[in-house]
Amino acid sequence: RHQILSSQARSPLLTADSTVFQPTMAQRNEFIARFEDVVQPLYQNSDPGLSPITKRLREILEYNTAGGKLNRGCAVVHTAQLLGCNDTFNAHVLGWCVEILQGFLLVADDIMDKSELRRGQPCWYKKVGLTAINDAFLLESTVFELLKTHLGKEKCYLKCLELFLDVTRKTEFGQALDIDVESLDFSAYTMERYNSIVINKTAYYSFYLPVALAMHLAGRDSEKELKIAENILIRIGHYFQVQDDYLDCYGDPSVIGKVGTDIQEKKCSWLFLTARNLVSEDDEKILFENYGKDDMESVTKVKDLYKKYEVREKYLDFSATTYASICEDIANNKSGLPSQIFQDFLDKIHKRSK
Ligand code: DMA
Ligand code: MG
Ligand code: MG
Ligand code: MG
Repeated sequence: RHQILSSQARSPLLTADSTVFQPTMAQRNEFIARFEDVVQPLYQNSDPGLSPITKRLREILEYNTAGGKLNRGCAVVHTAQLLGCNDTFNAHVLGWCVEILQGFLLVADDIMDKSELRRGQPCWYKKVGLTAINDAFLLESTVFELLKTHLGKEKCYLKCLELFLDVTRKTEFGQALDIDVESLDFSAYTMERYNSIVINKTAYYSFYLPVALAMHLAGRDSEKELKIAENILIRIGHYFQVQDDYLDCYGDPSVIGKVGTDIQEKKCSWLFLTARNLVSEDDEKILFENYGKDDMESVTKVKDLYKKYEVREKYLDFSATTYASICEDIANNKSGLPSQIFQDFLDKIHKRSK
């Protein structure tokens, strides 16, 4: 895992012109069309005393699953299909469970990161205040309720349940590392720490989870195959979070639907680490004095240093090298799983602007 950043392998055949896979409009539309059937049982309360909350639950669910790319959810369905699984409905259930888990994580993440905007609309806590905390819990338990309702009698139920529990815990640990910044000296910001943060907070739930769920549903889930999938998907997830760090600073808010806060929040971000490793002694002073301050003047000073040390160009180099190297891993995968599962997922995110 920690070799992620040192791999310099190149695959000239795969660097240029790979056609970019997108979930087709039809796949996306079908995924969205199944939402109602998937969540319907949630609104049939056996306890009439809880009925006032039913309306709120619907609102919470709809607000916090809307407007996203749905890549994770669609990937469950797509992978299940590639593995020859016929249980299309439950593939959609699992896909929506991942999207709802993501909703839960984002509601909490936006509170912790003091963000304003998510998917082009105000963050949920900006609308409802800190009662959003309990709404996040409701979204989390909804995942497990839907899992039990729809898949409770399936052979793969226990495996899917344990996977959701395990991956959620990993994400929470990753988030804990990510937000542990107040008391930290910048000397604690290392690439090793970065790798632990992003693998745990992002890679597992965003990449390994969707594919592993599809593998369980399809019954193609030997330990060996799961491990090979995990290794590749964790690399893709790591790359995805480096992109997210890049977009936090250089993304267009009207495209990414959010406004970055990594500099103000003193995040152990890929851009910061890259700059820190390049700056002169004098510039390091400026960087350390201004990083983690919530005022525009300080943010601008940090961004000026990023520019001076060509951090953006370093990112573009990293992106090209990493893409080629992961392509090579995928081509060499001896799992017996179709390489397309991984290649499609990777191509969906490579060079993304949102
Ligand atoms: C997101 O990290 C991680 C989780 C578990 C939601 P982030 O705060 O960089 O994400 P974003 O940029 O979307 O707020
Ligand atoms: Mg955030
Ligand atoms: Mg965060
Ligand atoms: Mg981010």
